[in-house]
Order: sequence, then structure tokens, then C-alpha cells
Amino acid sequence: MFIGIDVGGPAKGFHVALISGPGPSPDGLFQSKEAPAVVEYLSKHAASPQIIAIDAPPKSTRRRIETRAAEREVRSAGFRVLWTPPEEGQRQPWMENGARLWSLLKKAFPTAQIVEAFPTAASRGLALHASASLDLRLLTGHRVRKHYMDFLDAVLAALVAKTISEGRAGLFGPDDELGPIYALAAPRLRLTLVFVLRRDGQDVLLGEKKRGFGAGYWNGFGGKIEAGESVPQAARRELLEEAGIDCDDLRARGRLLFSFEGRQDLMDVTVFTGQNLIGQPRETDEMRPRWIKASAIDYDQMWPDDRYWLPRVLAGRDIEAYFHLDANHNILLHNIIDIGP
Ligand code: 8OG
Repeated sequence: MFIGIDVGGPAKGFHVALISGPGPSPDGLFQSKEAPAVVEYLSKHAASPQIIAIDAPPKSTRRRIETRAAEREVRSAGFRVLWTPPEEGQRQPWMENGARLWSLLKKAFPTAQIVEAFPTAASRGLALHASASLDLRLLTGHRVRKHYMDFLDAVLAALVAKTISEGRAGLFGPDDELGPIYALAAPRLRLTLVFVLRRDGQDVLLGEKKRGFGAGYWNGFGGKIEAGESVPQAARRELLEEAGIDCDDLRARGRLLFSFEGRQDLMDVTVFTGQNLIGQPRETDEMRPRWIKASAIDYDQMWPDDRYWLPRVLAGRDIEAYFHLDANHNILLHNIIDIGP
């Protein structure tokens, strides 16, 4: 039995999800403002829990003021961490709630492994190719809709507990003062992709890929981010290598996350646009570049997901998108959101 707990302040309290089946679907949900009620619920419904993943640190006070090693690592992996300092010397109520729950759980379940989880990392891509179904009968009570997000975080935390038992969870900051943070860490390949625009975005420079991954498709220019390189540096280097040009006003327009059926790893692509072209595009070993009217792009010649997101980027919007593809590049799942401007 795997347990995930989302910890909130006094108004929201605790949200609990239990997973006992082979998949990620929860078979128990529970909410209470009181930590002892959580322990009571678990004693009844999860007699011998193996792993309990909590989305709060084990202590509400720290010896040092600076950010935690685990949080810095989680952040450097590309996730937003909200650092929550004490307010006017007062501890944050949700952290106190968390610390209280940790100590009660340790006493009640001395053989369980209790860990800190990071549900945001799970929902921002690491668990995206798992799908859970929720028995709607679990969601009884009039406040349930308002609590949906918190239950979702509890399910993600329970999923972290499950992947720890399968040896697949990532560990951030193992030597941290408060202990490590666990997340669902699928290996990621970080890539860049640049679209150079002309005539205020009426034309876009595309290239026919001559070899390697995506050969035959028309695309922007990009590739793998190398160790020690920043994302924009990698974008400019790849543009130079593949099209013989530089661009000094690249702007990040969004992130694309790809997973493939039967594979654990994720591809994480940062998309840029730019207009200040330096040099003349020329054919290279990898790409055959051509200016194309943005309104006349032939999406049949491109990656099948491009028709979903590229028009939005070319229209000046910033996006985040997720695609799950099969081996023939058919789209099995997708999700796109406008993040601005
Ligand atoms: O190093 P290499 O050339 O193999 O890098 C692959 C390039 O292809 C990189 O710029 C990212 C880009 N790319 C994907 N998937 C997709 C996709 O679905 N659509 C588009 N337009 N580009 C993609 O890796």
C-alpha cells in the first residue's frame, strides 16, 4: 500500500491518497484538517503502509536560513520551487502541520519509509505518461470540487511512493539538512529548437533535416544541450552548426515535452524565436534551409505535433505542450496551454 499526503495550512488541512493496485489510480481519498485524524484513517485503511510520501519537509524549523540543497537541485532540474521563509519570524502554518504529521506517522508506523515528495515535479512532466482514473464515488461531499487539486497532488505523491518501491524515483539533495526530496524522475534529454523570422514574422526559416532523428521532416534548427552550456547558448550554437547563421535576439517561447510509447525517458525541447539574423543561411551536413511563408507552411512535411503548437508560437504566443507519441510518431495524447503573453 502506497500513501501520498498533500499538506496545507489550517484552512485546507491534509489530503490523502492510497494506491494499492498495479496502476496509478487511487483507491482511497481522505481529507481532514487534523493530523491525528489522518493517522486514524491510515490505521484503518492502510494497516501496514510500505512508503508514505508527504509533500512537506519533516521539520518546520531549520538551523540555517539559506535554501535547502534538495530544493536547489529540484530547481536546477527545471522545476519551480516556492521557497517559503518564516513570515516575521513565524513559521509557515503548513510547514508546522507537516512537521506534526511526520512525527505522528513515525510513531504510528515505525516500519514504514516516510519521505518528502515533490508533486509539482511529477505533474510538470515526470509522470505525464501515466494516467490515473478516479472512481467518482471517492469524491463525495460538497467541498470535494474545491479540493480537487489537492487530491491530485496527494495522488501524485502516492505515485512517487510507488515509484520509490520500484527503484525509479529520483532523489534530489541526498545530504540535505532536512533529508532528500523524491520525485518521479524519468531521464530527460534537453534540446533546443529555433525559428528565425523575417518580415515581422511573415516568413520563417525552416530546414529539411537530412539525417538523424526526424530526418525528412522540415523543422527549425536545434539539438542537444551540451554539459556546461546554457539553453540560449546551445540554441545559438546549433543554429550556427545547422544553418550557418547567428541570431542575437533569441527569445524563449515555450517548452515541449515528448514521451514515447514503451520508453521511460522524456524529450524536453525549449523553443525560441528570433529576428536579428547575422549571416546568410546556407546548407549544412544536417539541414537544407529555406525561407517559407508562415501562412503557407506544409505541416504534412513536419513532425505531426507541430500543427498543434507552431501556429501559436508564430502568432506570437508562448506555450507549454506535452505529446505522447507511438513509434510511428502518431500522437496518442496531447495537452497544450498558452502561457502568455
Ligand atoms: O540533435 P538533433 O538534431 O537530433 O535534435 C532533434 C531536434 O528536433 C531538436 O531541435 C528538437 C527537435 N524536435 C524533437 N521533436 C520535435 C517535434 O516533435 N517537433 C519539432 N518541430 N521539433 C522536434 O526532438
